[in-house]
Amino acid sequence: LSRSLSMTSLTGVLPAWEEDELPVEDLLLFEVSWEVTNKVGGIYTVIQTKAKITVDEWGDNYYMMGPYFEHNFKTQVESCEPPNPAIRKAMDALIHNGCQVHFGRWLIEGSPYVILFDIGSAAWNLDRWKGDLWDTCNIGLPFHDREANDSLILGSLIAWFFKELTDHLGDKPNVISHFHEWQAGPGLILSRSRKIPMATVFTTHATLLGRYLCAGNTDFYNNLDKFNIDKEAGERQIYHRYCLERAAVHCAHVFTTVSQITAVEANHMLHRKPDVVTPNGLNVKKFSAMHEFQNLHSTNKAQIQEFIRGHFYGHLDFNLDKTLIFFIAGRYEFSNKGADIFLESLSRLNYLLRVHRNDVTVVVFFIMPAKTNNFNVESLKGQAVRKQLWDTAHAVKEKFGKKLYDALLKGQIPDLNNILDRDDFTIMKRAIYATQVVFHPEFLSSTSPLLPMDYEDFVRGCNLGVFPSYYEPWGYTPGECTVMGIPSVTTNLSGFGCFMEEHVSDPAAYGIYIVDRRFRSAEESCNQLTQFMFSFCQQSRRQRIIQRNRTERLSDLLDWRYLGRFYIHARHLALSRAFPDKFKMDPMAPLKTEGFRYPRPYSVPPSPSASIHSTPHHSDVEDDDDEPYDEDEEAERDRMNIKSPFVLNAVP
Ligand code: G6P
Ligand code: 1S3
Repeated sequence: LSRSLSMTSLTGVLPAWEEDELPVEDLLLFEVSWEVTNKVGGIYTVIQTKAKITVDEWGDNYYMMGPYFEHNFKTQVESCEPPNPAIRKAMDALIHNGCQVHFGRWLIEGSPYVILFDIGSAAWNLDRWKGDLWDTCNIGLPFHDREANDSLILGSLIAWFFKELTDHLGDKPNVISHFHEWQAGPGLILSRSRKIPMATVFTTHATLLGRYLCAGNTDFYNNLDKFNIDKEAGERQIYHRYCLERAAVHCAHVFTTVSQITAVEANHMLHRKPDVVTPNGLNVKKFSAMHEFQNLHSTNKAQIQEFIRGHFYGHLDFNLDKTLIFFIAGRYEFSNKGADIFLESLSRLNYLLRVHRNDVTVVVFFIMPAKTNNFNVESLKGQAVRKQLWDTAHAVKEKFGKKLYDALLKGQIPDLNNILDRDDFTIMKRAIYATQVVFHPEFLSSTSPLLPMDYEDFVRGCNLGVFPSYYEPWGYTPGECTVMGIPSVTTNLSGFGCFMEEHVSDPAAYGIYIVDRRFRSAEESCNQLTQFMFSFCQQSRRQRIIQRNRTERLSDLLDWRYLGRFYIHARHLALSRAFPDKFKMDPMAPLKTEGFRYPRPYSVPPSPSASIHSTPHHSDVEDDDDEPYDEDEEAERDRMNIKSPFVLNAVP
């Protein structure tokens, strides 16, 4: 029920979905990852943003599992008792044997239950568990690989937990467990080798070999079938990790990857074709009025402009009103994330802007955390924490005030015990918990004295995100831009870029520029990226506003309420394979989304022949005035199928 309800709030453009509902009351779902309550990279974003729709569907039958870290637990988790007695008993079995297991609600949207295993408390079993792994599947772990050893301890605890749990449960409810990435692999391998009765799904977010080979400047995609994978893994001293990854892939009832391009990669690197592609979504928050996100762009941009003023103090010889803000963000993998071709293209852009005497200035931010020798954060801590608490109090006050006002307008005194909801308590608890810890400097945070903005606000204030990645199984950065209505550049080697190419008829018309890094040389890709940026610089303010409206319209396509269906499908398939007598499914039945393409905006003329990209062009040559503009005009025009007065923006 909750699933069909949430689907209705999505736009009518997207295909409906008619897969049989799973009887969740007869099932328990566990999702296992090293990044549950523990931010390392992109998998954390997947798990954290997906929590809400999964809790909406599964309620108290959904549990996440991961490693226990005291600091994370204290700041992000509210300890409580498990609602299910079988879970309590399974935890106690481990606890009585000296291993610490913690239970609580993760303080994120949806407040999912988490079961966290203390690796340190169980480390004394490591040698025995290494022996078990060797006896089971002949994989040996070297003593010096701490990460692999920790993943074995976590996996051994999890397999032990599942054994206890399924013994207590009998044959109902049935258990499904979904494991993410190789670090969660041992739990899956051991559970399957011990024949624990449960349906299993394994998702890889990047293959170990793919990441290593790409980082080494290999022509990866043109040689996928030529690598001697065992040899390559051995030479990079990751053979044991690679074995864990490959064993997990082959043990799972259902294997998934986050994109089509990683599915092809996995088929070659891991020798199993994924059963389902499970693209990464986001928890999209819609504003009631379209202009709200445009206003946010404006206010956040003003804040970035303040920073620019300070940064260029004494040298501010350009007009800030004609300055565009571009950025790249990601882990510091210089060539995998495309920072190399971005820099080269910027120098070419600079040349073009100069020879065309363009009065636009481009300021570019590289948001790539690296080693820093920074200001003394301790001395700034008090101010920063105070500001964070103030912000939280202010946000809750605003919401409280509005509800009170609405009630008074109706002539009612509101029930003060219920005026704050669970999410309000969640953000307040997080703010209090956050004050109890050591404060870590992060490059982008609202508490930074340099540029006091959270990443989200920063993105909103920019004009264009540029992510020309070479290796990017999915890539959240351009997706985050899209849901905030900020245009971005991506590539046809990123999962996101391929997804947009496949599901949107004219991505550039929506402000998603896809650089071809697959079939073109680096030189050609650089030129293409330069052209995208140059034509972006030629747009008027009005054109940029229209383009942002269009970009934002794609956010439904990236919403977990739409993309969550692929996870549901994978679980359903796993159940039908693990328990074929109880769960039936036609393995050939296509998902309703197959072949779907988001239509191009009607207001874009049909032939893009005059242009490299189809951005709207106002009939005036330049239109940088800030006159009031009806933000919904363009959307309405599209709904009514009326041709736009704008023409394509031809690149000279
Ligand atoms: C939003 C605001 C406008 C503002 C514009 C700046 O659309 O609603 O008032 O002029 O942002 O856009 P720009 O593309 O120049 O950053
Ligand atoms: C991986 O994280 P990364 O940045 O190391 O997983 C992410 C989540 O699935 C994905 O978006 C990204 O492309 C992968 O590379």
